[in-house]
Formats: sequence, structure tokens, C-alpha cells
Amino acid sequence: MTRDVKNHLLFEVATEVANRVGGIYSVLKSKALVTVAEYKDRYTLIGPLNQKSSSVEVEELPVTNPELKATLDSMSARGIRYLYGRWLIEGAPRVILFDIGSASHFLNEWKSDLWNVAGIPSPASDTETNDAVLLGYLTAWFIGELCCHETEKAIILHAHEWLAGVAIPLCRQRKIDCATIFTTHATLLGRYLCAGSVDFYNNLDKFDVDYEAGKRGIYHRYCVERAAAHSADVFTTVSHITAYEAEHLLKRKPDGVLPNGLNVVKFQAVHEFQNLHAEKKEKINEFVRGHFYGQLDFSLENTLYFFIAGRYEYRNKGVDLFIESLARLNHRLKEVNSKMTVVAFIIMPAATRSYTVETLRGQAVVRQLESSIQDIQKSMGHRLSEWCQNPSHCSSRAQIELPNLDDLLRPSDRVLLKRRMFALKRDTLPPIVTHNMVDDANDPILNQIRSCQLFNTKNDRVKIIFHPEFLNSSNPILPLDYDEFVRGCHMGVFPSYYEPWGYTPAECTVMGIPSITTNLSGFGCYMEDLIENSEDYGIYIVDRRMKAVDESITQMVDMMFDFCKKTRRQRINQRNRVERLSDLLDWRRMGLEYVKARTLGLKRAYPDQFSQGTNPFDSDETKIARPLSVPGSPRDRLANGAMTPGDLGTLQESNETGYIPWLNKDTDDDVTLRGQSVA
Ligand code: G6P
Ligand code: 1S3
Repeated sequence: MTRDVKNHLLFEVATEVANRVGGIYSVLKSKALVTVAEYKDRYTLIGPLNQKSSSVEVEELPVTNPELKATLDSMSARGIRYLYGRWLIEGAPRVILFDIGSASHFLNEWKSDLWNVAGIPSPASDTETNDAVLLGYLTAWFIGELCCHETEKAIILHAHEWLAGVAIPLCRQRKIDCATIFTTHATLLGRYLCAGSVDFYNNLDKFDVDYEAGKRGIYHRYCVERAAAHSADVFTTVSHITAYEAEHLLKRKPDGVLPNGLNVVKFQAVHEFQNLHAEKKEKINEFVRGHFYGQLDFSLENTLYFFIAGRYEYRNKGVDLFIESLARLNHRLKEVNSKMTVVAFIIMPAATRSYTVETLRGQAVVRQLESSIQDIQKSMGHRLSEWCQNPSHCSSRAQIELPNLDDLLRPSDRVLLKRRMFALKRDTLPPIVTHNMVDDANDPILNQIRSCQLFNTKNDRVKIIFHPEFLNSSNPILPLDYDEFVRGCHMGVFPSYYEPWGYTPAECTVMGIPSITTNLSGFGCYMEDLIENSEDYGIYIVDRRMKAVDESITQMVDMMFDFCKKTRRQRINQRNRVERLSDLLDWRRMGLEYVKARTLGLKRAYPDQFSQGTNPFDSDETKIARPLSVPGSPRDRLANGAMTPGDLGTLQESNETGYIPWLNKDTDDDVTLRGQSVA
């Protein structure tokens, strides 16, 4: 059938639509603005209905488009419930959230169909896979039905991650008239293998993938992922390093890389971001005063806040390297008698019961002290004012009598102050962890802190605080949203071993906060490719690719130590430079790769319309914002010939090039990877 490819409809399906879980939520949410600008009402996101999150994130709307209405009505007639509405984010894209529970009576039928048509098994006990099957069959049903009602416009189905990938092989097998794209944001096997103790990058081409998947009990999930990768018209990942991984683990070379962007305007506080740093840092100072009550013998003026944050993946996110580096930094700072103190935060959710009494008490006693001081200050102010206005204290020019402290501070105030100061006395060390952990004795982070003996003693120049829960502004001890917390810190440290992209350092960048990343993360590789002397711009890239673990740690400690030696003026300058890199990460630039992927998808699904060099998009006006022509201050290779980030070697009709230059055996036979953990 001939369809209008130029005015095609775009559907993106993912489990994180209007439902915050991890990085894919950030991708879809931040990208919405540019996608809606390009597609207007031709763009819809599909996901599973999560009552809790959709009730705050989605505003229900009536379905007005006739073809869409006919499709949803027909599904509804067979018992499928859904929520159609507007996702309340910038760009306000339309969403269809299927209540997968309403399709559960089809589950067994669909699971046996999946086995029959694709040979993919799905064990009964794996609810995540069951949900993926339900979402996949609902999506394929929806797209298939829509194709019958909407007979003019071409349709693109873009699925993110295996959890939303079941629809892709179904569309292929049912010959549904649409173009398909599958993007994997990490491979299942890659994540599992890296979390173990294998030399992942040196052995990528040697793994027996079926065996490894079976050994970890994820063979059926792996089959879904591999089927989606192979049956999509266009297969992509989020970085070159993950493309290389996917080629070996999923056995299809990705057609291109769709790097993750950010909606930079959201963060850009123009000249305000330095003030915001000072403002939010003061909030962190307040928390630190409470946490270290009774032992606050270091100056907050000379204190730096470092942090690591993300999902609790001890080895993959490089927490092991972070803690070891902190221990060595502690030693170096002590050795040189540094006046600086580093307070290092670990913000990673783990199973907890509640805040510890000690943590809550610390905040309470300091708040009480401050509130008492405020009261005393007020009444002392009154008394001082009365004293100064009393003519008997100023009988002549030569005889001005000023009050002494006893005239201003009443005995009752003294007693109160003494009581408050008494409450600050403590014999124990300031706690390492803010919560009661469910499995304190076996927690890998706590165990490493114990073995490095980072116990927050008086002599330690590096203090450590593990907050095993994500932050938010209603937090009773540290009432800051994550963004605010980042702004108040001095440096984010993300020494990941497995990180397909890595939003955390990217977010630091757009908020003007320096960060440490690695050359095994998509973001780190991307920045390394774009910027010369990235350290000058506050992007510190640890080599976990060519260096042994110990060498990587030494490199990281040097970076942190050098940072500790910076003056305030140097830190301010560096923050200005970091912030100037923001434009490199804006979706207005990154989003162009998505445009290319969609065009390639249409070209493969409807080759006739692109035959003999014709391109239906040729006469198109520019629909999305062009990449910014004036980049930040670093050397910008993109401006020198190449057009978009993906042109660093990606999305083409036939991808002959290797993704990873350092693994090109023809150019360098000696290249090996030695990244391993220090667990
Ligand atoms: C921002 C503020 C300054 C403040 C500085 C502190 O630049 O505009 O007023 O002095 O932050 O920087 P620091 O790196 O010491 O936290
Ligand atoms: C994945 O989430 P993760 O933290 O499990 O997808 C993110 C979005 O593409 C990506 O930034 C991250 O590196 C991946 O690991």
C-alpha cells in the first residue's frame, strides 16, 4: 500500500512513559519538546498504565482523531482499558497508557503464540516478562488495527528497550504496514556480565551468549531483546560503546547511535547558576551541621561536596572505585595537612526501614539550637536598642556607655544556651549511613566503607555519608530535589564500568557542576570526542579502558586532589566553563539522530518512495530547530564538516564503519581493555 511518508505518524513505546523508573523516563520526557515541535499531534507515546504515577502526570482527554478513536473503541469493545491524555511535561505530548491488567485474560494465549511464531519461551514466574508480553501484544494489536483505519499516512513504531520490544517481532511476523525502530539503552547480558567479575570489554566477541543468558536465568528475556533487535527495520543504541556491545551480544550491528540529550533550557539559569550554587550549598551546609553535630570541627568555608548518585549497581556504576579513591584521597589530604575537607555523598536507593534515630536527632538538636539563638538574638536586639536609646548611657559626647554581655544576655538565656550546647555533646562518631538498612551486614557499600575505614573520625579529611534513598524536597533531613542538590555540590563523581550513556554527568554539566566520568560511558566517550583538554572544562574522564584498576584509581585520586587544591575563584571559573558546554547536550542537536533513524526506517519500509534518488522530505521546510551554530568554547568537531553527533560514525543506509576506533584491529593490534573492579 502507498502511504504518505512525509506526514507519517510517530508512536514511541516504552515502560517509562509518564512513569519514572530510570534513564528512559529522562530520555522521553526531555525529548518531548523537540519531538512535539516536529510532529505536533502526529506524535503519541504508548506505555503501560501505572495508576499512581499517571494520576499526577497525565491529564485525561477525549479521543477526537477518528482513526485513533475507531482503533481504541475496537480494543475497548474487547475489554481493553486505557487512558488517553496529555503528559503534563514540556511539549505536552499525547499518551495512550494501556491497563495491561485488563488484557491479563489473554496472557496464556499470547505467551503460547509468542512461542509458536517466534520460538520465545516465557516462564510463568517472571512477571516482568509477562508484563512485557502484554504490553507488546497490546501495542502490536493497536498498530495493526490503526493501520486498517488510517490508510493514508505511514506509521512509525519506535520501541525502547526489551521491555517494550515484543511488539517489534510481532509487527514483522504479522506484516503490519509500518516502519519499526528498536533502541536498546543497555543490553541485558551486558548489564549482567559487567555486574559480575568478568573482563567484559576484552571478551565481548568471545561470550557464548545463549549459555551466558541461560546461566543467569534470563534466556527468555534475552530472546525478546534479540528478536526485537533483528526484526526492527532500524536498530539503534545510545552510544558507540553500547553499539559495539550490541553487535557482539545481540548479533546485529546497530544501524546507528541515538545519543541522549537534555532539554537545556530547563536547567539554564543563565547568570543565576552561580548564585543558585551558593544558595543550594547553604542548604547542604545546614544538613551537614546537623549530621556532624558535636563534631563539627572543620570549616564549612573550606569544605567541598562530592557525590555519586544513581541506581544501586555497585560495580557497574563504579561505587567501588569511588570509595577506594576517597580513602586514598583522605590519606593524601592528611599527608599534606590540607585545610580542605571533602564530604562525599552516596545517593543510591537500597532496602531500608527508616531514618536512624541518630540522623533525625542530629538535625533536631541543631534546629533547636538555631531557633533558640534566633529568639535570644531578637530579645538581645530589643535590649540593645533600649540601652542605646536610654539618655543615661549617653550623658555627654565624652561619656558614651556601651553594654556588656551580661546586660544583654539574661541568666535564663544562658541556661537555655547551655542546655542546647549540652544536647550537642556526643560520644559516637557521625554516622556513615542515614537509614536503618535491611541488610546492613551484607551491604556492599557499607562493607567497603568499613574495610577502607572511612569512619568520619575527627582526623579524616574525607567524610562520607551514604543516603540510601533518592532525594526530594519533602525529605525530612535534606529537603532538596535532586537538581537542587546537584547545584549545591562541587563535583559529581561517576566512575562507571557499565554505562551506555549516563545522564548524571550530563546533568551536572548543564547545571555548571564539574564531574568525573569514564571512557567506558557513552557520555564520557562523546565528550572525549568533542573536547580537547576536557579537564579544563570540568569534565574529568578516567581511563577505565586502557588502564588497570589500580591505575584508574590513582588517576581519579589525582583529579580529586587537584580539584581540592583549587581556589574559590578557580572553582567559579571552572563552573562557568562547564556550563558553557550545555549546548552540546541539547536535544536540538542530539534529536537530529532520531530524525535520521526515522528517515532510514521509512526508507527501508517504503523503498519505492525513495527510489532513484527521490526523497519525499526534500522539499520540506525545516521542521525542527537546527543545531546551534555557535558551540561552546571547546573545539567542536561537529562544526568542522560533520553535521550532527551521529556523524561521528553512525546512522547510514549501510554501516560499514566500526563504532570503536580503539578496537579497530587494523590500526592497532596491541589495544586491549583492562577495566576491572576492585570489589
Ligand atoms: C558562587 C557564588 C559566590 C560564592 C561561590 C562559592 O559562585 O556566586 O558568591 O562565593 O559560589 O563557591 P564554592 O566553590 O566555594 O562553593
Ligand atoms: C540506561 O539506564 P541505566 O542507568 O540502567 O538508559 C539510560 C538512558 O538511555 C542511559 O543513560 C544509562 O546509561 C543506561 O543505564
